Amino acid sequence: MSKRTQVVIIGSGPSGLLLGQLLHKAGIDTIILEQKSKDYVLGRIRAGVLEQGAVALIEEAGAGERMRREGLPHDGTEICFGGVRHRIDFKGLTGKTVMVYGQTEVTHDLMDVREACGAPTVYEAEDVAIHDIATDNPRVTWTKDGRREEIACDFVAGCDGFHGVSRRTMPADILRTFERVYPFGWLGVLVDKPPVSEELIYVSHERGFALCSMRSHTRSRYYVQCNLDEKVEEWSDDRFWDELKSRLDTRAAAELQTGASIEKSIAPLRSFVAEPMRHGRLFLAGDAAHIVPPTGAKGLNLAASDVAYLSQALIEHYRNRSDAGLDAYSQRALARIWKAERFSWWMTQLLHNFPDSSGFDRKIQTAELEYLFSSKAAQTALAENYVGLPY
Ligand code: RFL
Ligand code: PHB
Repeated sequence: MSKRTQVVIIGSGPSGLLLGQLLHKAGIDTIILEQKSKDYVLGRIRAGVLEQGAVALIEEAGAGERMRREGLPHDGTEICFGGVRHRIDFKGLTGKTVMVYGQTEVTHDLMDVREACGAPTVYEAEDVAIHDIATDNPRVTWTKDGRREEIACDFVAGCDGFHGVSRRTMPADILRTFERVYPFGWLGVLVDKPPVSEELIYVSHERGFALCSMRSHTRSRYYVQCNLDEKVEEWSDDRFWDELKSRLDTRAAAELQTGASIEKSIAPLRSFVAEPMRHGRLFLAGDAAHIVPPTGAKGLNLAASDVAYLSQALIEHYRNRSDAGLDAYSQRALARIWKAERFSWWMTQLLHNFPDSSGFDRKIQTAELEYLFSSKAAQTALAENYVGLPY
C-alpha cells in the first residue's frame, strides 16, 4: 500500500463515502479507514428521507442509478393530531419534493461505485489515530490484522460519526460544544409489509409520538416514542404493533399491515454541535461534528451538505491553489447546520410527549399544531425546511 495519499477519510458512512467519490471524480486520491466490517456498516438501519440536494450529490458521485429507479419521490407528508390527519403539501408550497430511499441503500450504492473505481477502503481498521494535524504533514496510523500501519497525507477528513476519534483529536481548548439530550428515545421496527399510507405520517398522541415511514412499496419502517430506560427485548412484535395502533388514527390503525420485524432498535434523541469544524488540516463532516434528533429527517442530509462544501473546498485547493473554501468551510457549514438543528429541535418539541411538561406547555403545543394546520405561512415554513434549505 502506498505510504502517502492526498486525503485520508476516517469513516465509511455516508459522509466518508460521498466525499471519497466526489474527490475521486476530481482526480484526488483518498483512502477510507473504517473501524467496522463492511457487513456491519451495511447492516445499520438509519435514515430514510433525502433532500434534493443530497439526491443531486449522490447523482454527481455516480451512485444515483438505483436510487433513480427504486427511490420514492414524495410530494408531501401527513401530520396526525387528535386522531385527524393533516397534509403538508411540499410540492404545492415550495415546488420541491423529497426522495424516500434508505441510508443503507445509499451506503451500498456508494460502496459499489468506490469498489468499481478501485479506490482503497480498509475495513476493520483498529485504533485509528491522527497525528500532527496542526502541521503541513499530518499522518494517520491504524492497526490491521495485528500490524501497525501509517500513511502521510495533505488533509484528514473526520467522517467517523459521533463516537469517532476525529473530534476527540481536536484540542479541547479550541472546541466548543452545544448539546440538548431529550428525555425519550425512538423504538424502530423494520418489516416486509407494504406501508400503511403512500406518504409518511408523523403522529402526535397523548401516549407519545409515532412515525409511519417506509423503504419501498413492500418494506415499512415504523417508530414509537419510548422511555430511555426501556430495552428492545421488552418489546415483542405484538406489543410494538399494539402500541403503534393505539397512537394512529382509526383508518391507519385498521389498514396497518403487521408482521415479523426484521430489525428492531432503540435510538436516543440528541441535539449536538461542535465548533469549529476544522483544526489545521483536520476537517469534520457529518455526525462527527453534529447530531440532530431524527424528527426532521435531517441527519443524513446535513452530512451531504457538509460534504458538498468540503469537497468543493478541497477541489479548489488542488485545482486553483486557493484555500478560500477551506478557510470558509467551518463557518459556511455551521450556518446551515444551525438552521437544521433549529428545525429538528422544533419538530421534536412540537410532536413528542415531554414527561416533565406542564399543563401550560401542552396547551402551547396544541395551539402551535392548530396554528400549523390553519396557516399556509406556517405550513410553508415547515415545508421549506423539510425539503431542505439551499446549500
Ligand atoms: P455515520 O453514519 O455514523 O458513519 C461514521 C462511520 O465512521 C466509523 N467510525 C470509525 N472509523 C474508523 N475509526 C474510528 N475510530 C471510527 N469511529 C467510527 C463508523 O463505524 C461509521 O461507519 O456518520 P456519517 O457518515 O456522518 O452519516 C451521518 C448519518 O449516518 C446520520 O446523520 C443519520 O443516520 C442519523 N440518524 C438518522 N437520521 C435521519 O435523518 N433519520 C433517521 O431515522 C435516523 N436514524 C440516525 C438514526 C443515527 C443513528 N446513530 C448514529 C446512533 C439512527 C441511529 C441509531
Ligand atoms: C425513516 O424512514 O427512518 C425516517 C423518516 C423520517 C424521519 C425519521 C426517520 O423524520
